[in-house]
Amino acid sequence: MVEVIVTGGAGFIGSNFVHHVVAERPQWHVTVLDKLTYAGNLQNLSGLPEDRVAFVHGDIADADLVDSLVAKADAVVHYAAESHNDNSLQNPRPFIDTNLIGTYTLLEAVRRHGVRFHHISTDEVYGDLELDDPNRFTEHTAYNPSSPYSSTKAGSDLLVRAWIRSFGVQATISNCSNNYGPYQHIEKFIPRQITNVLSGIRPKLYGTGLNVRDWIHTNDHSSAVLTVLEEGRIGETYLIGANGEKNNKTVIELILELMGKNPHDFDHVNDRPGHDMRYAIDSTKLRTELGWQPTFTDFRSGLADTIDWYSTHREWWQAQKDEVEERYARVGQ
Ligand code: NAD
Ligand code: TDX
Repeated sequence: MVEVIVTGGAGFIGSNFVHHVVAERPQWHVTVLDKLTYAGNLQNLSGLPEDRVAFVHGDIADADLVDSLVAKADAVVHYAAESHNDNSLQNPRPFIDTNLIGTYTLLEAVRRHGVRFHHISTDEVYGDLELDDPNRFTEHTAYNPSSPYSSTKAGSDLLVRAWIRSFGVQATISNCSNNYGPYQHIEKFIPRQITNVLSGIRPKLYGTGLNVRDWIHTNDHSSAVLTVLEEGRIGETYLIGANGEKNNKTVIELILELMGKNPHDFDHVNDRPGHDMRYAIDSTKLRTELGWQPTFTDFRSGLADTIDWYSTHREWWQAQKDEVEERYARVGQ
């Protein structure tokens, strides 16, 4: 049996990975370590067999707790983070505590116990591209983060690299583009707009809406992470992306169209300070070296399924809707 700790496994992407591992690796046992912040939800793990998945409620910055769990593990897959750029602009402190101190705490534990570590990160560490730049991000692009969120993720990546080089920690890093799919918190762009329409609120587009994000279905992110965990070369970084570049205005119009509304029925609201213009991933290394391929290549049908999920799971998001919208309204978004 292989014992894997998944930090942040009650969040959007971490819980998807737990479901993926349970389905794909019958011999593995998963321990989820999650603080259950506003973004964590145990319902994301419902339906999983109790003999395959254990849940530990705790903080990745709690050194004693982390040490006791890591001592019994074969691998740690590290998803836990404060993950929302807009929140980091209002209150950066939790991003320092979790993304930097929390990652440091895990690295010290895997160093002590010689445990394999995989660090989940983001394409935002590279800053942004111009709309007409023919280049995309690669593993060699220089770090240039813009927000408190992306700078703490960049810092956590650099800690991992230093622990690999200085202490010989057996680690890999993956930097993925924007994920979409079920169970994403409704503060994020796509679920916010879907749940706005379902609540009779007009979708909200920041600034011009010409900003481009490179969308990947979260199931494809999970299959890529499992590939890197098992096949990736120690010490290496792999970029994960599915050639899904779309500007925000196009995505809002598509959501409205798929929900049977007038595609022009949205509001332009205040732009995000420091708003990155464009992200675009070149995932050639992952595809050629490890043979990974995405399976959700039709964004329109993936988005339609996601709309269907939020429409049929109101009980999952309804209680948080007013508070999320009040928070945005305070900053004119
Ligand atoms: P999320 O906000 O939905 O989930 C984060 C989870 O981490 C929650 O369950 C939360 O309770 C937990 N958590 C937060 N602080 C913790 C702490 N101190 N100790 C233990 N648990 C804690 O985030 P997500 O969108 O699922 O992102 C997961 C990871 O993937 C993050 O590292 C993020 O940077 C990265 N990532 C996200 C995207 C994206 O599009 N959402 C893209 C690339 C990379
Ligand atoms: O209401 C909105 N209107 C809007 O136009 C919201 C919430 C967002 N936006 C824009 C901002 C971005 O250009 O949509 C785009 C996507 O916004 P987010 O969902 O906040 O994602 P982003 O800032 O791109 O970061 C996401 O992808 C990379 C995740 O939240 C990060 O965790 C991940 O690292």
